[in-house]
Amino acid sequence: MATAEKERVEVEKEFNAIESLKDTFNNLDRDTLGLLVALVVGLISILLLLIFIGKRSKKQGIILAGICDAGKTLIFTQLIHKSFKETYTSIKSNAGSFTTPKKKKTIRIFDLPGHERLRTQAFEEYGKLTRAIVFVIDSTTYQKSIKDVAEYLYTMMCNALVLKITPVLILCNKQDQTFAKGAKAIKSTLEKELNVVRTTHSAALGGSDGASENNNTYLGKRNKDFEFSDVHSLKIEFAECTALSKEDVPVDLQSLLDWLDKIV
Ligand SMILES: Nc1nc2c(ncn2[C@@H]2O[C@H](COP(=O)(O)OP(=O)(O)O)[C@@H](O)[C@H]2O)c(=O)[nH]1
Ligand SMILES: [Mg+2]
Repeated sequence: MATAEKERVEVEKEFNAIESLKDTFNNLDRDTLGLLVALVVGLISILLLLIFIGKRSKKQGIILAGICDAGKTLIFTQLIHKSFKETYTSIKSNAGSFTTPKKKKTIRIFDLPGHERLRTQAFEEYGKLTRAIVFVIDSTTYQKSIKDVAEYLYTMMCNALVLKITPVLILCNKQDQTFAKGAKAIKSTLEKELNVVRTTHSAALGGSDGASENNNTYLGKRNKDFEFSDVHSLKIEFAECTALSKEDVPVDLQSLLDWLDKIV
């Protein structure tokens, strides 16, 4: 009997609590309720915006990649100090801040070492902070080292796909030299060599048709010779530049500056 009485009292208490909660809500007028909802929605929006900005600002890096002697470190010093400084090395990565001329956005530039072993390590360090890749080529000697250049570029493009780094600029440097080839000629030579590299990689993965290769990392169209325009997931552009200043030929990095302003 006593237990039944206790239960009744408990139920009554709960009922009263619900009733008083109802009363509180009823007492709140519609305006106050509206204000509360607006406040909560506003707070959530601010939180989402902060998360979005945080993610974007983390990826404000630009990688300068390319084989040794392409001119990466000189381009880096020209951008960061607007002059040549001998103190930068090509043995380890160099990092510096740069503000784009038109949009005035500050970005980080990472000059990766060209040596094969060091560049993989450097990419692992900077890849996640990167929003775009500049691949530098020596326009005078690229034919001699085309295998190396194509192999490195292929790896870079695959890395870019995996990390969802879309803009890739292939920068044909040393245009001041008499025997320098233009971007158009370099592009078609590279396409031929990348076709070979792609076949080798597909075969290595167990099937010359590349069937076993992940669809997301296959560069270009299957059963068709490699063409940059078929790599739709990346925004690949070509440009020419001169990083070294001489009496007769001035530094010309305008195409790089325009591109940087476009992609930031
Ligand atoms: N003529 C000429 N030489 C350049 C140019 N850019 C770089 N160099 C030279 O190429 C060599 C290699 O440059 P560096 O920046 O160290 O190449 P990295 O190995 O890619 O970092 C240096 O002697 C530079 O002075 C250029 O536009 N024109
Ligand atoms: Mg260097």
